Amino acid sequence: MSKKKASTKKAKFDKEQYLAWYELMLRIRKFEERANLMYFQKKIRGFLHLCIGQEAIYAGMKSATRPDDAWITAYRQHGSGIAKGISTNAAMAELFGKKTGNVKGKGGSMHYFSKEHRYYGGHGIVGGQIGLGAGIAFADKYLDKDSVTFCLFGDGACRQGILHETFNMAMTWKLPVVFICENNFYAMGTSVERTSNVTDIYKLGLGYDMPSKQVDGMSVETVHQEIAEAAEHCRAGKGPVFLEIRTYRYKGHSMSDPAKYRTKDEEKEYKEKDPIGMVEHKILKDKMADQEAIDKIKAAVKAEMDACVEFAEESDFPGVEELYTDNYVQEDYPFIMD
Ligand SMILES: Cc1ncc(C[n+]2csc(CCOP(=O)(O)OP(=O)(O)O)c2C)c(N)n1
Ligand SMILES: [Mg+2]
Repeated sequence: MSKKKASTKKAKFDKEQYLAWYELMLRIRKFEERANLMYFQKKIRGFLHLCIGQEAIYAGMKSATRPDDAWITAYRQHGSGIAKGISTNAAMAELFGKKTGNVKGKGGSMHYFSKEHRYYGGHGIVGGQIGLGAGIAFADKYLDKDSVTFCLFGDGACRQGILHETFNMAMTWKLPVVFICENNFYAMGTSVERTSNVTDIYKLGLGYDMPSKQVDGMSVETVHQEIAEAAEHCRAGKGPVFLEIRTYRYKGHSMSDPAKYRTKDEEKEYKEKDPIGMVEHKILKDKMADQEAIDKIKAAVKAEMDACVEFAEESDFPGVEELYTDNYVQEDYPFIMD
């Protein structure tokens, strides 16, 4: 991996911002730890991909974007869904396949979606959402809205041909879209080095003259700063931006992956830069809050997790009649971008 230093830009943020980041990142991590447990208890079936370690990306995006901005991502999506506004009740119920889930229990872990929050999924076809994200940005521009689309995808997805066609069109049409590669260094068990000789992924944007940068994804401050700048660029009508955000997933690709292809040293190196640990340390060191206040946030998040599991347990499965609903767009269904 290149030793080039990723952007570590840091502005000053206030106490409220640090506490909000801390709480959101903790909520995402504890949600996923609980989902992990529920999977082994067979309460959750099918696929489950955890984003533990990558939380700073979603917290930085949340604080630097507007509610009317659109987000779209792949299947490793509980963190971004919760950050965009899906409640932990609806998120856990969806994993349980219950009708109170954010897509009525019919999507599961890989297909979270919330039109209300402008959260457009949840896509299992690696790279598919790159073209869809540009399409959402095209629609917003066409409708004269000043919303920006944030399109997340992995380092593996970058090697799909669709990235190149989409980058070309997005630059030609100056679409308001921020492409974000969550470079966690592995696509299933395959490392970035084994996929391509171009391991500084941000360089893929340079062939299209797209403003492209590498960002430290373990620092929520840096992510916020870079996302805010990219959003401003898009809103000013200057076209797309590409951010390669370097991060790390602590767990395997999915529940069936013991992640034996990484060294203990590599895992340790990233865990020392844990985004939640770093923010907690900063809050305490700069006396933004004391240990008692931190413990209160931890207890509140734990109570929220107990509650969302109970909510999911007690909810009903969708009825058989639900097999035939929501499969196709109804003729009288309002245009999705309304
Ligand atoms: C078109 C396509 N090819 C292959 C797969 C199988 N597959 C699922 S996830 C994955 C790895 C993707 O890795 P990356 O883009 O780095 O995302 P990460 O899992 O690290 O978040 C692959 C190859 C798929 N779902 N779709
Ligand atoms: Mg990856």
